[in-house]
Amino acid sequence: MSERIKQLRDDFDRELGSVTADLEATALRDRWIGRKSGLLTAEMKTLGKLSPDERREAGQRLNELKDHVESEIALLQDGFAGRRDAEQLVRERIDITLPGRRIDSGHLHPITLLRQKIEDIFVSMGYHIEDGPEIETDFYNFDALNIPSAHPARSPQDTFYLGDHLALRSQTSTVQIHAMQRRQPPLRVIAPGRVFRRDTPDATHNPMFFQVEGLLVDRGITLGDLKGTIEEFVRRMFGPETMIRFRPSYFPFVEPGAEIDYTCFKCGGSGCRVCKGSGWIEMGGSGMVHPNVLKTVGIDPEQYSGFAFGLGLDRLCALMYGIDDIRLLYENDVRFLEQFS
Ligand code: FA5
Repeated sequence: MSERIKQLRDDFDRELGSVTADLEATALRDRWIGRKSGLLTAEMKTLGKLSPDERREAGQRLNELKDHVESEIALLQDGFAGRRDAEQLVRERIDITLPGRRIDSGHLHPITLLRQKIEDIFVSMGYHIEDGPEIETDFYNFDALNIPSAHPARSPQDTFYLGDHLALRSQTSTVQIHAMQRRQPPLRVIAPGRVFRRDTPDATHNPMFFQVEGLLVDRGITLGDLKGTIEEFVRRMFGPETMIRFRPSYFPFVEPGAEIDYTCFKCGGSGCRVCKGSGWIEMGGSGMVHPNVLKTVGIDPEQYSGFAFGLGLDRLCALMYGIDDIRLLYENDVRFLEQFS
């Protein structure tokens, strides 16, 4: 019997040597000490046929072999588990020195960025930010702004009417009237907002665009105050070398009226692609508030005077950011919008 047990042990050790995976180790255990059909289990069952002395001897040997099988297989399986853990560690290793993934964040619209910059400058000069409705009556859109009844701006070809006497405002100058009705002079307001005109869309025209209106009313205000204010604004906006010029122009709600140009922020006035070689960029309209406008809101033009100006944001935004078509500002293409911050 002891010869046979020795043979069994050799067989087991040989089979053990060829095991390469955890599943094979489990199968080896079943083959040798499985409860139903294990080789050693079957061997144990034959002990009953031996004499008591032989049985004790063989039983002890078989138990030693069983311990040997169990401990060798457990050792092997520990080894496999350790290798698995090590492989998993390598596979799942995290390189904590890698930079984190960037989380996409929203962007402010370029018009908003520009509007905020303009607001900051005027607020620091003591101006209030004023708001007004986008839908206006004839009174605010035209009458109070001294726009004659036959003026072409009143025609349905120019203005979006929503009824007989209601229209989408065509300029932020309407907020001048609201502001003067709400506050007593002295007053300084700027009013950024959307305006609407029946203009055919092209690279420099949109039927909806943004303006910023400015209004200052006080005693003794002159054209010099308007000029000084605009000069201060353009220098803070575009740099200390920036100059302005006024070109006489007509707007019914100011007298005198002027278009304002400033020296090109790109070339400084020598002429480039941005200013189309002229050295100047058009900023918007301006002038001294017409006495009729002051009278309409109950301000005595003998005691008070004021200036107003209105800037278009879209074209300025396009020039500043190198956008060659203002319609891009409203197409909401994220690839376009995320370039600005
Ligand atoms: C006005 O709207 C006057 N309210 C400005 C003003 C205010 C004058 C206060 C005097 C006193 P104008 O129509 O020129 O002016 O428009 C001002 C600016 O709006 C233009 O310089 C231009 O930059 C912009 N603009 C006009 N039409 C369009 C359009 N269709 N698309 C984009 N921008 C436009």
